[in-house]
Amino acid sequence: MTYDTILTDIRGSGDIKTGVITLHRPKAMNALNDQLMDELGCALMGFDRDDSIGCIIVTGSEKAFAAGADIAAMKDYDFQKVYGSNYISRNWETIRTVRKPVIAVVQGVALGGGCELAMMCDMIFAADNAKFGQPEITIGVIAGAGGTQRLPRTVGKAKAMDMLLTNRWMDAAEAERCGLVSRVLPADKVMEEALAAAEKICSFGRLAVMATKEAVNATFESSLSEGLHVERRLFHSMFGTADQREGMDAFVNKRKPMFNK
Ligand code: DAK
Repeated sequence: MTYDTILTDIRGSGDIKTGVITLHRPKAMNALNDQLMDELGCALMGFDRDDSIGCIIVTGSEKAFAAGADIAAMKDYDFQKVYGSNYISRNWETIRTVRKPVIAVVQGVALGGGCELAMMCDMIFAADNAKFGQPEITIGVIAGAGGTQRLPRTVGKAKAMDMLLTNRWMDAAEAERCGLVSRVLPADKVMEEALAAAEKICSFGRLAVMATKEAVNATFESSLSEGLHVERRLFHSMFGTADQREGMDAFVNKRKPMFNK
């Protein structure tokens, strides 16, 4: 499969590897247009189906993860076009259906739809030059790809309101302090660290990895008691897997486990 707006690569030293997707519209700071979102969705689904891939990384350039939805493309859209074509929902949410973990590696700006795309990933590793913002208000719209929902759940209402209403940007250090990103690293180290984390994920049992992601995500979609119920059922189901027997036997017998990948 060849793409025009993304690059794909497979990295890692073990049997199970990491699929890396790099957003690549350098002249437009990786602004997210329909073609890019279609290609991203296609690459994500390809890696998700591929049994030799255990984890996926989505990244951009040193200057921009993504500067948001493509404003030049959107400027002439009207209600009929966006509602009729199911704009955003049609191809931006493919990432939500991916069952393997997805790590966003953010260098430079993650603005508007770029910040929203990063938040759709399972965790964000940020370079120390990363900046997060939701500037949609400055162009007469609102965040439309989950920003008004995921940002307050992640950073709290006060900071989310501040970012969404005043176009205040957050730097990497603040983003880490308030839980938007999981790790901050020097720009020249962030991809290395993400690949090492991905390799660690690839070394664990595939079913336990996918069930962990499903259980954590359940908390965003439900009440606490519903989330706990999902977690408990998934935990119970682990006792039907060979990896549970292998993992616990290996621990008791002080040997390295051999998981199904
Ligand atoms: N779209 C299109 N082109 C963009 C772009 C964008 N979002 N961001 C940057 N570019 C282009 C610039 O136009 C410029 O192109 P040329 O003039 O060279 O042809 C090139 O990238 C380099 O940008 P700058 O010259 O501006 O570079 P600087 O370093 O000076 O500034 C910047 C970088 C990222 C601070 C600046 O470019 C900027 O402010 N960009 C816009 C950021 C922004 O406002 N992002 C939010 C986009 S709105 C919806 C759902 C979702 C959304 C909307 C509706 N519905 C359900 C209806 C989401 C909306 C958004 O994400």
